[in-house]
Amino acid sequence: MMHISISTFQAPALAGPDTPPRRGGDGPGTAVISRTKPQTKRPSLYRVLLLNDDYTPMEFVVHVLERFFNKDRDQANTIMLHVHNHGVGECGVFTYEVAETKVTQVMDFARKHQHPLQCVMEKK
Ligand code: TYC
Repeated sequence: MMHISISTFQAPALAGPDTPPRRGGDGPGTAVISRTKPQTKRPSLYRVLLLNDDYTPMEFVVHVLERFFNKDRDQANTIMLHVHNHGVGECGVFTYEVAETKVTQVMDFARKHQHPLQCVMEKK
């Protein structure tokens, strides 16, 4: 038996759960056409933020923004200075797993270089 799924909202002529069984049942050459709801839930998004501190060198923060957030030198400088002046700033917006990975990468990199730089994520 062949199953054909049609991804559409309204297909009134198709068999559904309330449709009585047809005489003869399934057999060779019988196709069952069922409806499938389009499942298009958009994923939640998360901001990845850098926090200011008094010790991490500015050039290190710029490097982090270039390396892990694909910023060019000017963008990285602008974000770094924003964090320096305001205490916190956005590096990017990602789905949960990507945001989590960025945070881990930045925290591991900062620790490896013995800087106290903090990176966090927050739901939008
Ligand atoms: N405040 C740091 C300094 O003066 C620079 C800095 C910027 C640190 C951004 C962290 O997320 C940060 N060296």
